[in-house]
Amino acid sequence: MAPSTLTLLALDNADLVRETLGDASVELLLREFQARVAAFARAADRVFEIAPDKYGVLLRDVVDEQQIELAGSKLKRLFDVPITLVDHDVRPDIRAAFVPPDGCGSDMDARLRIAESGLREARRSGNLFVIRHELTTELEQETLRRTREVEAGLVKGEFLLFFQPKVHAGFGTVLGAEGLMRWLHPTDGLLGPDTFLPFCNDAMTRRTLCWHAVKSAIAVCVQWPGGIGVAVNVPPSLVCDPELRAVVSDALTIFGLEPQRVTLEVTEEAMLQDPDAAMAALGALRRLGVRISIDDFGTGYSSLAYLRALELDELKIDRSFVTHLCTETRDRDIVRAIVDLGHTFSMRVVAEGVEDAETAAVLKDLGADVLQGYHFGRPMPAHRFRGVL
Ligand code: G
Ligand code: MN
Repeated sequence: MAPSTLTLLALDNADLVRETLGDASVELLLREFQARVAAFARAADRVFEIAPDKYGVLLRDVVDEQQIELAGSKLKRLFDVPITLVDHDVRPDIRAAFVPPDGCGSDMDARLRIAESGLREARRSGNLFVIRHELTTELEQETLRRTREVEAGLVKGEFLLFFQPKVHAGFGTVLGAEGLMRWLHPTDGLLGPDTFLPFCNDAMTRRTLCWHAVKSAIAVCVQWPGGIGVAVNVPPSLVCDPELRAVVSDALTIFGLEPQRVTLEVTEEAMLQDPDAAMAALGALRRLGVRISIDDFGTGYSSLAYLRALELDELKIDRSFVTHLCTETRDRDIVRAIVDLGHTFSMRVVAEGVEDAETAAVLKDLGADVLQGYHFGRPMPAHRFRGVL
């Protein structure tokens, strides 16, 4: 393969144009962006779309700085011309990063990451383009190393779902478990989500991890006595992912689990970006028969409109309101209000982060239905959870 310089081209004002001038204008802008990217490439170059406002171009036989500077001036010439949208002229806000073929060879993934960090630098410095040979900061290199380690760990089966009991507030009996992902790292031991989620920025990695959690939860739950349910966390970015519904539905069918034994925990953040899409997706999931829980309730910024529009099954009071419940009367007032709100909408109310008997007793008094926390059990491997049933 001929040596090529990777160009990553981003159009940064598509969202702004959408907000100020509307959908029709943004369509025109994106079409013109695509046309100019095509004009930038020569016949032998390869153009690929990453997103409507982000393209990659492999510049064949462009290898040294001088050639890249020339490509940069071609870019400037092409994008200096304003774009006419309906009745406005808009200057395309373009940034580019060039990654020459030296250093990282033909590993496209690595080159794209270098290019992404180059784009950030271009935005910071206000330059049209930057030339980047490698990741510059130690933090970037460490991030790349960890990201690769997570991806490899997923393939090697180092990610295991642990289970934390959810118990009946009145009787103390186990009603189910929340599945929580742990990384059984070959040298660092058992790691929690704080150590690996920051390195799952890549959409594919996040999906792999979440689908793995869904399948593991369902596979393990069928081995429990009937009536014991399982909950899985779904990150906000995946709530609207059409694959989620398919993964849940297929796993239920293959393992033969009753859908009502599965709860999907989503945070209010999921409603923030596109509330209509999120509500439609949650409605469709609920029609499969699974339950939907609002996790970390009370910390998000969302409105309560979704409570009116959707029938949901569970509210989980965020740990921050539970931790100081015994000493803080205002926390108690908030918990009481959330319990009332949940019950008004026929939802089961769960308190998480219960660490002692005193807090458990207060929560029971306040009317919480289900309790979860270190007081009842830490997240544990499947075989140990089986033992507490
Ligand atoms: O937001 P979410 O409910 O998904 O967070 C669950 C996380 O909280 C898990 O990583 C789990 O280890 C942690 N956790 C569970 N119970 C407790 C508890 O009683 N106290 C504290 N501090 N953390 C807990
Ligand atoms: Mn949760």
